[in-house]
Amino acid sequence: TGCGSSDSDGGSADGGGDTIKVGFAQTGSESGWRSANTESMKEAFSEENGFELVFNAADNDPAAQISAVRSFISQGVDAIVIAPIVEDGWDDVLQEAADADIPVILEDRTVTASEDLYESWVGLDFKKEGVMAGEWAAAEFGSEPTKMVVLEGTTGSAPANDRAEGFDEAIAGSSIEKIDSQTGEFTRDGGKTVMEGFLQKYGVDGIDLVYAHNDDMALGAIEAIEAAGGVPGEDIKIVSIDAVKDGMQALVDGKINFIVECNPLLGDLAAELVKDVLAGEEVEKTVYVEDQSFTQEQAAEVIDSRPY
Ligand code: GZL
Repeated sequence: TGCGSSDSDGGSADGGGDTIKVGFAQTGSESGWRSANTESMKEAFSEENGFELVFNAADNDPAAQISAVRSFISQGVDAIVIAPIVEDGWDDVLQEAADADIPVILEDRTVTASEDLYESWVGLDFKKEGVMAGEWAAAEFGSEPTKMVVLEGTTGSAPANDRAEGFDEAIAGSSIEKIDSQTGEFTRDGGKTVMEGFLQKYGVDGIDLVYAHNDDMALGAIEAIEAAGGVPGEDIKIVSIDAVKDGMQALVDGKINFIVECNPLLGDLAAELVKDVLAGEEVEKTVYVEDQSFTQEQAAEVIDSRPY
């Protein structure tokens, strides 16, 4: 799989010590999380670290992302890194990369294609994030009848699927009723628009809880709730995932009630995996990065020291 001999630091595929050419197919720039992830990847795949990075952001368009990977293959890059927008549709282009002897590493999101078609995936346990958010909600509302609306992530994406599954499992048997659920595409505008629709349908008094699959959509929901005369964090409680700076500030301000972190700083691990694979070393198929969670008090303690 393209791993010729190479010097000790896993130099280049041909062992000539020159740079490793990597094609990185990013989802786009839909959220604050994504910006932090892109920055982390660009820092890790830098020239001084021995890389030449070919970067593509697919503007959340799965077809554009697949054609970006095809162009990396035709450029003959040494390795390809992908943050797949959606889980499905990857079998063919991953097979083409394998046929071209170009190893693929997945970062952040996963695919349903056979794991034989990629060397490794580094990211977060999205289902666990959903469970952590659901466990907080079940404890927060106890036996009080609770009407919840959900702002879903990008339809078909691993985080949207797994965060929904984990949360639903955690609230099973609780008094929380999901009255509506719709995708806001992980964007602030998307979350605001969908929340405006929910508020028109149910009114501020008809909703007790918002579960947002990411902070950007929660921040959009806050705008919609305030525009409707409601008090976010009080009239309507909000639980969210990511823990990006703006989300943590809203948590400190009491407009969000609980946030589960989703660590975007995956660049160093992804770069290490690329070097190990090209050096012919065995790598783990799955590399999980730990997440944590924050109450309002905990957020106030850490917000000034966090890197994103
Ligand atoms: C999760 C990542 C998600 C973030 C969103 O690892 O894929 O995509 O939770 C981002 O903010 O858009």
